[in-house]
Amino acid sequence: MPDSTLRISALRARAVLAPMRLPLQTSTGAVSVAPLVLLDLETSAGITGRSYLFAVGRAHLKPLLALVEAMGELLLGDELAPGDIERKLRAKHTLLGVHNLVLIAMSGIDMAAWDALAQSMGQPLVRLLGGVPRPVRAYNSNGLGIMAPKPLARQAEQLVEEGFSAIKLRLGRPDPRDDLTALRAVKKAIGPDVTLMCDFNQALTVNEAILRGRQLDDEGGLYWIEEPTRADDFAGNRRICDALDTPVQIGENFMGPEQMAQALAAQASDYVMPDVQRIGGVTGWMRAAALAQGAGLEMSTHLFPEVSCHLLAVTPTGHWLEFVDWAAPVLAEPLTVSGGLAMVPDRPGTGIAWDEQAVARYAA
Ligand code: SMN
Ligand code: MG
Repeated sequence: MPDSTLRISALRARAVLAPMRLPLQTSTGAVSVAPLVLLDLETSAGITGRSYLFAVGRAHLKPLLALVEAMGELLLGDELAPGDIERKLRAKHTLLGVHNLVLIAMSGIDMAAWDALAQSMGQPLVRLLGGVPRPVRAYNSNGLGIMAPKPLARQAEQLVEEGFSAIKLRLGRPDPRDDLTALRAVKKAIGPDVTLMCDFNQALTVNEAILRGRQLDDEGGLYWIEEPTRADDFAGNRRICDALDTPVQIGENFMGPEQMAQALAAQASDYVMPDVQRIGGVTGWMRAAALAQGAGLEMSTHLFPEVSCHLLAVTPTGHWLEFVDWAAPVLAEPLTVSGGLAMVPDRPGTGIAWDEQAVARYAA
């Protein structure tokens, strides 16, 4: 019998600086272009699995790219089996530590591997995971950074007009009164029917978060308070949860399902929102989804809406899709949203394909 096993024949990685439609100032740093690493995982069947990684800073593009390439070399000729790839890469990086950049590179390879597998079966990823392509509830997370109240309010209206019923405001100005002014301006602009999340990006100490969180409780109307303090201070996050009425959301910095399990054991948050490039790709996400199910916590996604929509559709406690259009400039078919719902694409794989002209234009 001919060997029909799908094997990894090459892993290509390219860096781009994708222009952002709405640059974003957070309390802990600005993002004005999206530094992305684009992965093409080629297989023996001529199928190419694709994914992208968000390097956050331009300076991190080079090391991330190099790490992805180094891992690719370890995998040449191996079977296209995400679970086995994970085991091998974990073993090879145990002494270094499976965290951050290592985990991010591994997650990118995992996502590309699942994309290739789904393509090889002619099915959208969501079907391989046991679901069907369907619309998922999304909030518009573009923009709404730290800026002056007037342009902020205008931008909030614009984001709702793009067809969303939920948006996310970044907070964490040095003076809490300035945050309250910004919050009031946004609430006035969008009215009571639009869901409003907020995100401190870890700016506060635990005690500050309790004081400022109580002010936000008194203002009313916030759906969640995201990352009020250092993401890995689970005991501190627990104290904040206990002190506040508004639900606390964390998770974008969970380093793999193992660390998420620790956060859940510490009762560090009311909601969770793992990031697919830090939780371990599709493989890590599915394990994380089971943990959230066991803990009975609503689970949202972080960035990467193109892959995350497939995952949210099969997450037992699936909550909100975070929609950003940061990769859209290099995608042949960007994700579409209408009426506040993102449509899981009904094409083989994740649906990620490059606009090669754009990739060449934005090459870093
Ligand atoms: C965020 C993440 C990454 C870059 C900028 C902002 C933010 C979010 O924490 O959750 O969208
Ligand atoms: Mg966040």
